[in-house]
Amino acid sequence: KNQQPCLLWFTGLSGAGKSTLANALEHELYKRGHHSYLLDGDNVRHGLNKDLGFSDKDRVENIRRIGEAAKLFVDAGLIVICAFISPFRSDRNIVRSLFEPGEFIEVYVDTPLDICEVRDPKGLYKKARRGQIKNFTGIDSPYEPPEDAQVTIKAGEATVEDSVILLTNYLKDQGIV
Ligand code: GGZ
Repeated sequence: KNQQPCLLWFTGLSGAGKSTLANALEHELYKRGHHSYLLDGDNVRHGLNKDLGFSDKDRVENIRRIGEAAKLFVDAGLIVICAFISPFRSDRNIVRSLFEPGEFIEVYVDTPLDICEVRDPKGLYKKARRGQIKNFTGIDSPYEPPEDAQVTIKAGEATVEDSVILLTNYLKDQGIV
C-alpha cells in the first residue's frame, strides 16, 4: 500500500500513555495495510541499549542511537514509531535534523505529572518519591516539553481511540498515508 516513510516521535513523561498510543496507532496502520515498525523501551533498552541507564549522559546516548536506528528503518521505507521519554529538547532536535523536512513528526503526549503519578502503572513514581529510584523524570530529573510539536495529545483527557483518529487524520493531511 502507498505510504510515505516517516518517523513519528512520541515524547512525554513516564506513564503519559506513549506506549499505549504508539501500539494502538501501529495496530490501526496495520489494519489499513501499512507497514510500520515500533521502537520503544521494551525492544531497545533490553537489547541495543542495555548498557545504558538513566543519567543525563546515558539518556542522550539512548536517544542518539534510537534516532540513528529509526533513520535506517525510514530509509527502508517504513513508518517508524518511537516511544521514549526523550526528555531533552536538544536531543529531539538532533534526531529531527537526521530527516528531511516533514519526515520527523513530533508527537507530544501531554499528560500532566500529577495524572501520571496517580496512574503510576509500575509503581515507579512511588519509588522515586521514596528515593528508591534516582534521576526519575519529573521528580528529580528534568523534562523539557516540546515547543512546536506537530501533534499534541492530551492523553489525560482524550480516549486512546480519539487520539488514534487525531494521528491518522494528521498522517492523511500530510499525504503520508
Ligand atoms: C524515567 C525510568 C527511570 C528513570 C526506569 N526515569 O514508564 P516506563 O518505566 O515503562 O517507561 C520509563 C522508561 C524510560 O525509558 P526511556 O528510554 O523512554 O527514557 S529516556 O528517553 O529518558 O532515555 C520507566 C523506566 O524506563 N524508567 N528508570 N530514572 N524512567
